[in-house]
Amino acid sequence: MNTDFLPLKELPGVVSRVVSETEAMDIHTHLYDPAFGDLLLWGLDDLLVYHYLVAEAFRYFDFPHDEFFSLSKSQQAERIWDALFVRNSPISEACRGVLTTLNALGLDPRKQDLASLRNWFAGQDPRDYVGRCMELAKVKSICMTNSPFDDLERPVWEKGFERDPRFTAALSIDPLLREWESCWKQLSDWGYIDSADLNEATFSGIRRFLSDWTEKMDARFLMVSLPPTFRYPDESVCVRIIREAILPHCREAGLPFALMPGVKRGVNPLLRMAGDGLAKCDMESFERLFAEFPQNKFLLTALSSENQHELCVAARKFNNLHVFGCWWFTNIPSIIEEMSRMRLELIGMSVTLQHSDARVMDQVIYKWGHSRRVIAKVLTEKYEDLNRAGWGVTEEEIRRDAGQLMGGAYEAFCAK
Ligand code: RAT
Ligand code: ZN
Repeated sequence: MNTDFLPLKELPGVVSRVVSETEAMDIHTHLYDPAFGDLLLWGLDDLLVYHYLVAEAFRYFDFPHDEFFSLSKSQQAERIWDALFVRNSPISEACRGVLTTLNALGLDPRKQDLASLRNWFAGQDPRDYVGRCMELAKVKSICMTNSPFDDLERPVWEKGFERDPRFTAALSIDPLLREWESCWKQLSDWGYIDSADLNEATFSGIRRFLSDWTEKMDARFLMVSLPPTFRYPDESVCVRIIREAILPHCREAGLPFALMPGVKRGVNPLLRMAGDGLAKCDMESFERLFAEFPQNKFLLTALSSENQHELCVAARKFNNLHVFGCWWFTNIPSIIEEMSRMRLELIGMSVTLQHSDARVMDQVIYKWGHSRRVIAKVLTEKYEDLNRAGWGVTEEEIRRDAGQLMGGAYEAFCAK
């Protein structure tokens, strides 16, 4: 290990090598432990029918939405390929992602047609393939998004399975907080509560439900995505359940509550899963939550780029808040660069710069590859500034920092 201070001119090379070698913890994805079978998506057609690409393809399609959704998965993939890769240059981040991924796997879509690429994927064994993707992405652990309300996923948990140690769980509770009118019935069918009335018996039933599922999943945190209209304090059902059930449960279990505000579900329902939009959230509401519950730990990523500055400032005030990732619409190089720079400048190393949000296994390759390039660029600039201030850095220190920014700081926060 070289412990000498690095000269200015060597910083770019060393930083980009270290950042590309550092194994990341991917703390928010929609991937599954291979034991979930078909729920773990991977391969060419799933890469192409990714909802980010569906939304983009409709910019060019001139046929009705329903017609597209009535096609088979491989037919949809072909339409998307034609619109986004053949008729137009695939410059968008999601298009480029497909190409980075294929390229890293040694495939050439300029030379091979979709049928022959599909053949290559058909020859892969899913379990080995997961390892290959994680190795190429340099990801050491993948946190899933797990919902007890999901009818496909729940039976797998209930039956039990041997866990793949690379996959950790996060207990996702959106329906509990956002669809109480229908969700309470389910909790009642499962024997946790007797009525929809929000009284002490109901809150205690919800806490029992959360504690059973936290244990079953060995969940690392609880999580919810919230609309931009979320306000705290408030007497809404959502806020009352958070205050009386979620937060007490998280305190008791010593787990963070991950908040993902800013998503407007179904802005264009015709686009189905691709139809969600965003708006700026009310950060002051979250500040009040952090202030009122200093014994709770919160993870937060905001969907609107307009919230990022105030979020960093909030993190300076509340050490029960850990900021993470460039979520969904902010996961594009221009915004990752701005957000990473802002975070380093305002909260230093106490942040998790990125998560992948991958829904298709192969996507970890490009999501991490693309982000690492941006992170290395920003970090290099920061070490150059330190160097000019007379503070040389060693390769070992850069390695320590990269580890912290890609999972170490999150682990330390959770362990606090
Ligand atoms: O990034 C995505 O794939 C989105 O569809 C959402 O899943 C979002 O990340 C979420 O967590 O709700
Ligand atoms: Zn997500």
